[in-house]
Amino acid sequence: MALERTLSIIKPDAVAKNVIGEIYSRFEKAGLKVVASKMKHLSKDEAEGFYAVHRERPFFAALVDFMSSGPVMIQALEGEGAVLKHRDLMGATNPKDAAPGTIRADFADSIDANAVHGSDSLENAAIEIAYFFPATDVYSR
Ligand code: IDP
Repeated sequence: MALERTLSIIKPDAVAKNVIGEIYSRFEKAGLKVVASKMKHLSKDEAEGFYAVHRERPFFAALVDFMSSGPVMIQALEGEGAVLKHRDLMGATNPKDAAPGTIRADFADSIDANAVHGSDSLENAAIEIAYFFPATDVYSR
């Protein structure tokens, strides 16, 4: 497996539930290192730009409203096979389908308020990390 980086966001619902530390702990136990991190209240423009690939989807406006409804915690994670490892920790998009023990099974309320975001490919991970972090703010270790 190759050393990879992926972009993770703890969404407004999970930040409001005060489970940032619990989620970080799951990353660390799985061998993922936090190599960049910041809390941010996204503007609608920033949320729209981040989710631009979903612009034509029926849920786009609701997604943008939700993602800009409160502060989020944004981090780049690094580790062996980080993209897939992180997606496995997250669980399925709809928490009803998420496997027991995954972040979404434990903390998500609905498909809209589903606790976390994670890059779905290595290519998108590079784009998404660069969207939030200049290269000088990512600390490989
Ligand atoms: P992912 O977050 O598991 O990668 P995507 O398909 O990339 O899922 O969708 C991005 C986000 O858009 C999801 O996390 C979810 O919050 C929202 N979303 C996706 N599909 C639906 C839907 O059918 N209804 C409402 N919201 C959705």
